[in-house]
Amino acid sequence: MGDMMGATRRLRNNGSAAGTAPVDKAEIRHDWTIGEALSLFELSLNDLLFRAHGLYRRYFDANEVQLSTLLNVKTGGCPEDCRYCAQSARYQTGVGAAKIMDTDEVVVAAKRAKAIGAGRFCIGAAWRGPKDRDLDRIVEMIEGIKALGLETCATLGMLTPAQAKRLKGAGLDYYNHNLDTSKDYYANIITTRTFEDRIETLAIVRQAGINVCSGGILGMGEAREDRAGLLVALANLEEHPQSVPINMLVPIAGTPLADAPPIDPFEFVRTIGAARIMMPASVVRLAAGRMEMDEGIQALCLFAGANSIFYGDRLLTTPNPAENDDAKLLERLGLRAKAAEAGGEG
Ligand code: SAM
Ligand code: DTB
Ligand code: SF4
Repeated sequence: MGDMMGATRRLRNNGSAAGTAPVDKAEIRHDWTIGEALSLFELSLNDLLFRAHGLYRRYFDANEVQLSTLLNVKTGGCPEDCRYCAQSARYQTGVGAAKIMDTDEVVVAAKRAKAIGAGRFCIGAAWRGPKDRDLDRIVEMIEGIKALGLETCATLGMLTPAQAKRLKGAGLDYYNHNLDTSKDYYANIITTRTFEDRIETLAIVRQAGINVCSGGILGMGEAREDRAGLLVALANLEEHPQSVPINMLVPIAGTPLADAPPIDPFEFVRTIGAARIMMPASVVRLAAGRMEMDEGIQALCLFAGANSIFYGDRLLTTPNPAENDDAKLLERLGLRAKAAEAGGEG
């Protein structure tokens, strides 16, 4: 039901959307099997793209891309052991532990993001979860960003229901918490918290009335079954996440995944297409990894149904394409940036 309402709202809000057809309940499914997901991956790329793009147009304006800018407000020193991460204190990655940023600095960065055309500003912190005293600062940051008329997003680790409620009260629009990979592969990547812990945090976020942003990372040595398993786990949640970031691993020297074999770019495109088919009303983000992806592959992802990117020359600790280059790419493709939907007075 929640999905239905979300999708209807999206179609309604989206005046220029090609699809004004009513949301087809049969397309919003929560009973995907691994076999069905795998059969999407097994289609020829043309068949998969045709199907994914057709569905994309039923739910969205296919010429509009949502732009989110990231800022790491608390870098490094994280106690968790995520094997991909530059910020885990367990690995020698050259990323040191810093203190949480001042709110003023964060608001300056958000103003800049708005000036370059971002619609959403996402703050990240290298925590297992926030301490209650950390949240005072985070609440200030969210209020400051929201007042600029930007949508707000945060990724701070695991949350308690009381913390989620506070974030909602501050005006938080989205909370990012990725499942990262399939349930089966998960223990190869993280041992300090479980897959179920992540599902639990997503339920807490959803119950607080915050939009859920949840996806994963490809290229961590997982099998196609795991990529299918990740999408099945996301699609079979009580509601589809409103936003689904699909990251390509950014290999970080010093982490156990530094030398993971890179994923075939067409397999990445296939995963985007399968995500679009399985969660047709969700915004799918072509997330980390674009520095290593040529523009043709990015264009294919945007055709397959990706309709969001990280915008601005940094992700959390690693580079992202310069905004000018992205603005030029969107222009060359004839695509335009989507305006913020849930901003403040700004
Ligand atoms: N510490 C919080 C947490 O993990 O929940 C929030 C920040 S964490 C860095 C956010 C997400 O970024 C991770 O869940 C992971 O999916 C993604 N990420 C981190 N490092 C990455 C890398 N090297 N390549 C691709 N994605 C990465
Ligand atoms: C997400 O799915 N990807 C972003 C965001 N959510 C927080 C993070 C990407 C991090 C890439 C590696 C880095 O910059 O450290
Ligand atoms: Fe910590 Fe998040 Fe990095 Fe895991 S992904 S080590 S929780 S900052």
